[in-house]
Amino acid sequence: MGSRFQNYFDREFQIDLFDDKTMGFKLIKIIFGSISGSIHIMDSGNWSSSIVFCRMKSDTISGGNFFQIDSIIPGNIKIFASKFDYKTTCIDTFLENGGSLNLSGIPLWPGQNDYYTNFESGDSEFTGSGDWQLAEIYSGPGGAYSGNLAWSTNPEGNYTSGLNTHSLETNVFSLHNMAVPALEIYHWYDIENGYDGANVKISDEYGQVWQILHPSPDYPVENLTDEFNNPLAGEPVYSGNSGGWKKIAFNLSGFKNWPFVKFRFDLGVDEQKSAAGWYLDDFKIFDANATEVFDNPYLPIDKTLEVTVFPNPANPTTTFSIITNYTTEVTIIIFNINGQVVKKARLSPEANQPVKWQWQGYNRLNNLVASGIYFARIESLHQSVVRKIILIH
Ligand SMILES: [Ca+2]
Ligand SMILES: [Ca+2]
Repeated sequence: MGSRFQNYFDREFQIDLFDDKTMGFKLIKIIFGSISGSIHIMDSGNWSSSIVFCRMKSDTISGGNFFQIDSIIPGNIKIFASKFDYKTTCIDTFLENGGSLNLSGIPLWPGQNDYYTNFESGDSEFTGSGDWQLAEIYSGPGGAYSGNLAWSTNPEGNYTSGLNTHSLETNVFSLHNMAVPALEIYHWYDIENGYDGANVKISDEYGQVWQILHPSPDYPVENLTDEFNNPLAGEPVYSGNSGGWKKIAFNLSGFKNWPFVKFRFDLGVDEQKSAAGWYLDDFKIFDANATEVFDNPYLPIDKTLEVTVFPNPANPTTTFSIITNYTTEVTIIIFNINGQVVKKARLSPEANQPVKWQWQGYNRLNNLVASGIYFARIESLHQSVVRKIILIH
């Protein structure tokens, strides 16, 4: 999309039709291009060990704040920048045939983009009360989901009865700046059907207010009975038998503005009868939005956020055209290559109705900004995209 893309095909089209002399030229060879640039870390300035990648190629920034990736097939291209503890940034751009792009100051915002543990190297700072233990698994499912180790409520046999809650609490995570934070875990359970139950809760970093997280699909039991005084009576729970190791996923979008969160896995037990218990392995927190471009099936997203910026280069005025298939507030943040915010705007598009916003090259103080490269981050409730803008005046 965009004029540069169209120009590219127009040029080919004319050669095909009209120019006999350039038959050789008709076979326009793909000439690999290159992309270089630098990273701007939005909070600390420490760009080392940032990784930039596109089309299966990558470069790691270590010695100086500079990357270069060569031998890239031209065309529409997505460039990803990532760093541990930072949210992956994706830049949509276009690489001319044989061209080279320079992207200085690709922004990286802090945020725990991804966290994954299979518990093979330890407890991952999870702490269990009651029967919870990290151990090699021989009973219950007969083995861990991955490797040898998993958390379970009594790896030796059935969980202990007696009006108690066995709680496993995680360490603290930041979901900040993830577009669609999600939690995923594998579990296996055999819990006294209809009388005992298990669920997942989230709280802020202090663990003072816990609220129940709903998986997708939801818990099989909506409302645990209070007949035998189960401490989780009235709560939605897993109960009965999982029928094998199963992956469960939770959309955490509602919590991404909390500075930090932690999770708790509660097994509520009434006064009699027990079963093999609850087993957990392969805990993962990730940005479902950032991973969807890798055809990741974890959380299918049917939300779209399409942004075109035209003209680009801007001289100095350019128009953002934004369309979503849902109703939400959309924020546009324009910043310079040093990561400083230049201009912000807030729009309220209706579903499937394009909304336009014009940037005339002025900053918040109404001063015309310098010619050069700018980035625009367009954020909706579900997604965010980054566009590069070249301003010329
Ligand atoms: Ca494991
Ligand atoms: Ca029981």
